[in-house]
Amino acid sequence: MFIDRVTMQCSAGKGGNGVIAWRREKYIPKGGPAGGNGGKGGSVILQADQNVASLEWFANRAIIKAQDGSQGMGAHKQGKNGQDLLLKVPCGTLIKDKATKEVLFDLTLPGEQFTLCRGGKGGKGNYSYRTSTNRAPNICTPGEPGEFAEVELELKLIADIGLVGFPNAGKSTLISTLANRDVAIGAYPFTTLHPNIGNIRYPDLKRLLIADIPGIIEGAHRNRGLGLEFLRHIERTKVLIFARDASGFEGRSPMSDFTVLRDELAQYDASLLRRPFLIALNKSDMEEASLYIQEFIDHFPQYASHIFSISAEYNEGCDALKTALRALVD
Ligand SMILES: Nc1nc2c(ncn2[C@@H]2O[C@H](COP(=O)(O)OP(=O)(O)OP(=O)(O)O)[C@@H](O)[C@H]2O)c(=O)[nH]1
Ligand SMILES: [Mg+2]
Repeated sequence: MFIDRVTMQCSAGKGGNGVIAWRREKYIPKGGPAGGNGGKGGSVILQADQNVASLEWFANRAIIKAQDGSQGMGAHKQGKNGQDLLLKVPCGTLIKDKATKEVLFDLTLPGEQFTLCRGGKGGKGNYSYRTSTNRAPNICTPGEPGEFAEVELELKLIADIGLVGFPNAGKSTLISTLANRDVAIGAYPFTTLHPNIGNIRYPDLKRLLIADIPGIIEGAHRNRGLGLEFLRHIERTKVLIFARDASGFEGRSPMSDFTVLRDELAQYDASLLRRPFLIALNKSDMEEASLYIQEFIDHFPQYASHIFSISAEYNEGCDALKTALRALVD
């Protein structure tokens, strides 16, 4: 399951208590204080990881808690520290305060960490309280509680390229051709129900991350289809591909589709229309396509240099698109 927004409660471990103990050895009367300090509580740490694709692990989980520190021991031994809890999240995860919605951190780079709840300090044992004037202190302190946090995690994918288009345009087919990804492809709308990402590889080993954003239809801003919820995953892309079915599928015209699609994007965030883009007119292998493609170019002469006629299924025109994408991103 692809889950890109969750709320969670978590708490760090409590510090272990300090203890009162006395040194007891044969032939050493009044051996003196020997109570050790408590161990530190474990912290809750979030870490960005490229191999984690969604926030699914966090869904429906009750409070997430790191380990408590152990209490101190005799012979002034410190209690064991509680283990830190390292939670892996996808790159592009925003951590927000649940109440204020303030962004606390944005985990973008692989391996980057954020300590969400710090473990409590261990208490002091009586051994720590010995002084020249008080050689038999009869005091110790309890461990501190661990920090508690209630946050919202929100994934905003970090991809170079966002792929948008109406259902059935061939977005998933295109991502599987460009990025060699195995994704579900179906001859019906709404095959894809969540964003998919893939890597486009170039001969010089450069990779571009492309994200297929499904489910946009006319009225998406009024929550039709999958709504505009997933559009936040293109906020951080550098380039957009508007994928169009140029075969006149179900009597729709590519021209009106293109305008409607852009209107829907503008409803979400008008600045998306200023982002560099390419238009992929797909299914060029089909008979009806050539007429549509010509009509489209005639209709939008200002976009002529943005338009690519492709067949995602038969890998025609896709290399030119790939090259143009690279040039735009660079
Ligand atoms: N003839 C032809 N068919 C294609 C081409 N690209 C995709 N198709 C077909 O079009 C249908 C839809 O393709 P998908 O890749 O699932 O389309 P999508 O845009 O991901 O659709 P949703 O996931 O529903 O939003 C499938 O039956 C594909 O086989 C193409 O270049 N030529
Ligand atoms: Mg799809």
